[in-house]
Amino acid sequence: MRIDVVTIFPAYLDALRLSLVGRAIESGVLALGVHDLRGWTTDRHHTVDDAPLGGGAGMVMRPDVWGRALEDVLALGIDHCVREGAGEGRTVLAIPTPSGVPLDQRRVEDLAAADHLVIACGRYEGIDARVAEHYAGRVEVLEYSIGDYVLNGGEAAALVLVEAVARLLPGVVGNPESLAEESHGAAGLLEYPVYTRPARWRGHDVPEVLLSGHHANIARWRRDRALERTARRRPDMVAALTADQLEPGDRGALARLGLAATPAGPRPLHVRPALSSDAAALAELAAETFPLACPPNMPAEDVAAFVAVNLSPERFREYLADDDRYLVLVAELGGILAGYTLAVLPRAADEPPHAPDVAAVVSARPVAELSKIYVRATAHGSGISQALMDATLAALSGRTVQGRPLAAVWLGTNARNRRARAFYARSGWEHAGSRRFTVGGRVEDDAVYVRPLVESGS
Ligand code: 6GU
Repeated sequence: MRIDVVTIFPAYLDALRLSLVGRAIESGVLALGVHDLRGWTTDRHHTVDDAPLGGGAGMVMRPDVWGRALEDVLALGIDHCVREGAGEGRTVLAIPTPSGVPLDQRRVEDLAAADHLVIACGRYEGIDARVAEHYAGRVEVLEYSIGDYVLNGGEAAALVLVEAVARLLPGVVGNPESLAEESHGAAGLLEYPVYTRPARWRGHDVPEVLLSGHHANIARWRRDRALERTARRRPDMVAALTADQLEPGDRGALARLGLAATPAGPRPLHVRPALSSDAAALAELAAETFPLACPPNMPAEDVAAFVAVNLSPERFREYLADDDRYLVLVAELGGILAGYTLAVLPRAADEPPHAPDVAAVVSARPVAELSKIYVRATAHGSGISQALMDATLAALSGRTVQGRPLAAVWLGTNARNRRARAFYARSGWEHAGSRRFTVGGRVEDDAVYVRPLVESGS
């Protein structure tokens, strides 16, 4: 590749002879020319600018000087392409300006594939607009900005572009793997934090997992840190993540960051206690989600009858009014209810759980029942269930019955609901046995799961 920079301060670009870019030049993968724009002036004072037409502050760079400079410099690219056997070659005229398109890694990757890059550094108020317009008919023209702030001229932005492009040229970065994992790579995430020896420095320890030698745990830890960092520092990047960029385990990590992986990308998820004003929306959500958790061959009338009796707005109002007995949490996504949980607390501390197999497994009391954890079908797989369950368990950990903290939670889920069972098993619930019950005259089997609660806030 050949890069030519045209500037009124050629010495500004001396830094490019150092380090990595310097080595790329020495090794021959990059040819770099730096040219003084004043070489193409024709007057005694080597004037490159003039007053803005239409009035206003500052000075504008003259198109005639730039035109002569660019004719000569573009010709250098043609010679280069012929020598390299690149045929016509691909030429890009890059013009740094705070009013340009933002330079990002995708654009840098694209520019690194060009044969000839010419960077025209403006000073003052910029270059007469006809220069970009004229050359756009002959080569690719890119007016780019390196960020939302103003520099006095394009030279620093030219340094930035040359360094970003040069490190992508073949053989310049020693270990190409470091290109694959870095921030702004294909992962769409910022890079995880890195550490080296000593393992303890000024009282700060390196995270233990990194010393464990357990590669899968290290990879998960790094991925979680990358997601966390990106969510905090670049919410725009997290929101733009697509389903194919998410790995197994990412949905749980996003949920812990308060984000649900929706088809449109990760979105803020708000989990909160339900209010009496949520009753109607809860009933509507329950009517939609309850049938999905029922056994496939259960008669629709039985399902409908259950919903009408147990999941009506009136019933939800009763649940919400009795907060010694019921805990209802809702998950809101973009202002819409996406899921809810309903937990039932015992009235008395020594009340036995309403499933015999639970009593056999946990002897401690009191025990609560996680009666429902329902998420809208369109949000399945988004991590909302995980977020709701975490919040419910956290809320129950803080609850007491007759002054005694809850010792455990149990739940029953239809034995044939594989999706639900896999979810509970994955999130730390222990299979404790089964429970038989009758719905509309049919005998159904529930798988029963238990989770001990650790006392919080002590
Ligand atoms: Cl590319 N040029 C100038 N002059 N100022 C800038 C810039 C470029 N990017 C941000 N500010």
